[in-house]
Amino acid sequence: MTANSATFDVEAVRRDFPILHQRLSGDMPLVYLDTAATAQKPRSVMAKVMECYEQYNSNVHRGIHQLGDRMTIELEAAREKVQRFIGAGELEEIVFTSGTTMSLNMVAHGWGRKFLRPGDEILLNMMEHHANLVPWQLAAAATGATLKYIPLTADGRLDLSSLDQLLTSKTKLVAVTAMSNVLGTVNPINELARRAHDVGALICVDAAQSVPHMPTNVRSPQIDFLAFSGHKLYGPTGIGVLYARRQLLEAMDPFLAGGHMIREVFLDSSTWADPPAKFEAGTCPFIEAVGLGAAIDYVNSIGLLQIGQYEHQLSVKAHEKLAAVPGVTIHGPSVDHKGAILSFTVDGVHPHDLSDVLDRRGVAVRAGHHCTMPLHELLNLTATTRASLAFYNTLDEVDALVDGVHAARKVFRLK
Ligand code: 7TS
Repeated sequence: MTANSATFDVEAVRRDFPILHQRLSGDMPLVYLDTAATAQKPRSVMAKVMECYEQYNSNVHRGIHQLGDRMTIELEAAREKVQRFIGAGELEEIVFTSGTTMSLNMVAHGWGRKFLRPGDEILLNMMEHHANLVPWQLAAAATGATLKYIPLTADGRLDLSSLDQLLTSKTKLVAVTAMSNVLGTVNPINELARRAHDVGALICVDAAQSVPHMPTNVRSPQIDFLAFSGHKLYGPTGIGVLYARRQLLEAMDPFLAGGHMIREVFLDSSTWADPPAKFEAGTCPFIEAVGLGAAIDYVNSIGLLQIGQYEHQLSVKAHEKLAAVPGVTIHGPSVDHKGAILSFTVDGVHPHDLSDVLDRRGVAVRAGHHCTMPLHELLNLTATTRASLAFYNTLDEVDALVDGVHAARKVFRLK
């Protein structure tokens, strides 16, 4: 399948997603444009999860009976799929977590609190999701480290012109999103990794939005920490991944303690198991992890390059048509510097009212600050309306979005 809209068989893809084929109240067909919040799941993922529950559900890593052995094999096969999907060198570098938020907290607490010192600097930027901001605030408060921010250009990209001043031998870590969940901006991770490493700093990449839409390789450039969520990658909720270089996993502290993560427990102290077990305390969401493996198989069967190209076509059309609506401002860079996310405002219509009108037409978008309050402050806005596209969306659905925005302007009697 190629990504040419004539040959990318979006109708075939859509048949894999049962939820998309429904009419909502008012008999409007669902137009799901909220994939950045959570992606819909293909049948193969749901079937795999059902297979686990129906055939071999049993706790993993206990080596006690046949069901447990089968479940453990499935879980570790899913870990291998993740490893290949992000190009990690070693299986032990893949830690299953509950999601991006947990993964980033593990780094901020397990690495940050242990290794940051007063005077050290963490380099953030103004477009980060709260999940890659607030944990660093806590780590800084606990250690005396300082937070610095890369400014943004007027069109919502990282302004790297000040990087020489911001990135110094004091910088211990650069924490950056690979793709903004609001502006859609795709950040120059290669360059940031290189520049961070040049001053001896590490790079922590929030890949929650990028992993479902573009290929990821943690060894080219070398990434130190990378976090993402299964539910945004067409997989189940409650599962996510922390990738970290083995050396870092060995050095950092565990964040959660309990069963499975220990080597030996004494009355007054304990020693830790090797990674990844060291970071997987308690019963890990093993069936969700297997579901994530199935989601990766599904994405691979279509191909991330094809997915990216098709989504770009959708995005180009959405940008062109939406920008032509009177009073519409699309926030963020031009379509070539971003993923298929459009956060926009319409003069005279509150984002929540707009999403309400769209919802009544079956078009599901999101309104609010999207967990990026500092970014919205910078934009001088309290909220935006966000449409986020995926490869199961169609060019007709882009028309439905734009028609809905026109309709909202009519409701509010705008000329
Ligand atoms: N980082 C980014 C860039 C995100 O977009 C999100 C979730 C997270 C981290 C946190 O992921 P979680 O799976 O741990 O919750 N973003 C959104 C969103 O944009 N709307 O709802 C959730």
